[in-house]
Amino acid sequence: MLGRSAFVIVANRLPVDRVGEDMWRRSPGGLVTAIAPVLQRREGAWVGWHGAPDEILEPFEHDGMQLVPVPLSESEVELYYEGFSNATLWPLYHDVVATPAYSRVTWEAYRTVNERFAEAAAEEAAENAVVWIQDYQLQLVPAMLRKLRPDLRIGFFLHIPFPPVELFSQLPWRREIVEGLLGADMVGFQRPGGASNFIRLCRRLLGLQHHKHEIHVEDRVVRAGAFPISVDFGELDSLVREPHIISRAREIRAELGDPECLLLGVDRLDYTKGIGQRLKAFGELLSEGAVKPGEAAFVQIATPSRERVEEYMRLRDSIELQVGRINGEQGELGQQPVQYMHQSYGRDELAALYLAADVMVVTPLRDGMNLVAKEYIACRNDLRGALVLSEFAGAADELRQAFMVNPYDVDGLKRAMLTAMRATPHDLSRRMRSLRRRVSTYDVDRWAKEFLTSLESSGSSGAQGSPESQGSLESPDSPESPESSGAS
Ligand code: GDG
Repeated sequence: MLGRSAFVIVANRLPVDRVGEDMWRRSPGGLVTAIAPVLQRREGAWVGWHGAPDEILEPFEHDGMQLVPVPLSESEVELYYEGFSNATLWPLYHDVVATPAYSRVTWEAYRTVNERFAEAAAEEAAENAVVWIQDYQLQLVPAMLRKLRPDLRIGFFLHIPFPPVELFSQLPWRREIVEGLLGADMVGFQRPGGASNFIRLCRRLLGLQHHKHEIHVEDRVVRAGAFPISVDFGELDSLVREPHIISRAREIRAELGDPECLLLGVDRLDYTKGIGQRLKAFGELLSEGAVKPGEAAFVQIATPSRERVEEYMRLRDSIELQVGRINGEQGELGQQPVQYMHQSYGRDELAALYLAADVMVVTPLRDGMNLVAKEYIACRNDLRGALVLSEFAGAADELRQAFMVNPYDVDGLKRAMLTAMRATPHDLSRRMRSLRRRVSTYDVDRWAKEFLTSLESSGSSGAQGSPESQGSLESPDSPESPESSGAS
């Protein structure tokens, strides 16, 4: 029997958090904000895990969305989610900045769970429905779903980088993953370099022919393209105009002793985010006397993340040691140069922090996009504030007016931080105006629309989708790509 939804999202997590017995609240975050209205308009359903292990829940409705919970056991959370997704794929796809673990046991769990997601989506989708699968946890779902339901139009979007062939080839199950993705009609990436890495891989690993961004797979054509994700610019822009946010921003500065310059970092506590590198740079600026302790304060929000994965436990220890050292050596009684918070904050507090910060420091060693950089820009309608941005973040392709850095180069990072701290208001407003133009025109709503328009026109020859989003594909034959070299 066919399902009833004409549009289905499949993601590791449902877009809700439980706030009490059978009470749910929409999760914060751009993806949910972008996709929820599409779901509501199209009588759509969202298939995903509800967040509690060993619990089977019936489908339910929330906020005009049909939610279909997929159960996971405690051991599947450990093997499929913490194991294969976050201890194998995550480091492998982020330039192996940590060593990936290759385990046949976690791979088996990944396959089993992907099969379960595919079955749930197959059951929910109406005839000829559009199904949009999200992210690295579900890369086998496209092919599994196509086998069950060849009538569907299937899209896949990868939120993290897609690595170059030379790194991807480490994966013992590389063929299965590529074949899994090729079950989609369209595979979307954050950057053109990710799409060309994928196309090159299809040719090298499976011997498939391609023409520009179209890959020929037996009697089908699979398209690969870049669709850089963005934020809800309008929502953030109006939020920071509210008086309570403006006064909270002032209060934050006062609580920090009204430093001349407030630097800010906001990240999940993840080893890809380059938190240690930026702290090292700031610590050296202090110890060398380039920055005086009362002159600048650094606030680092490090949201707890993947706390049961070993690499993340080690990272937490090392960051906390580093913060302790800087504060111990450079601080004074009642005045600590680094304020480190291992906590999660509400949306309003985050917006007030963005508004309060003079310099936003975003220094990932590798990042699919980095929404924090775009959120900061959306919050600065006062045209003040400087963005220090790693060239290894996907966002670097678009945010050319940021103070660009290579986070591995500590001296370069120190120079960029100082330049950003000392920039003139004229320079800052010129840069911010141009950054805001980009983020306001290419917001998250446009991202979702361009992906879906392109997906819906795929399959039929001659229909090429959005020229803007796909025209920027790097040549898959060029020796380097931004995803591999970072030179964007
Ligand atoms: C993956 C890719 C890609 C953070 N702390 C708090 C909080 N946040 C919010 C931020 C932002 C989001 O979390 C983080 O998004 P990022 O893009 O920076 O990074 P990942 O979590 O690694 O996301 C990334 C993204 O997917 C989307 O495709 O850009 O490259 O790795 O929105 O604001 N939000 C709240 N409290 C916090 O303490 N409310």
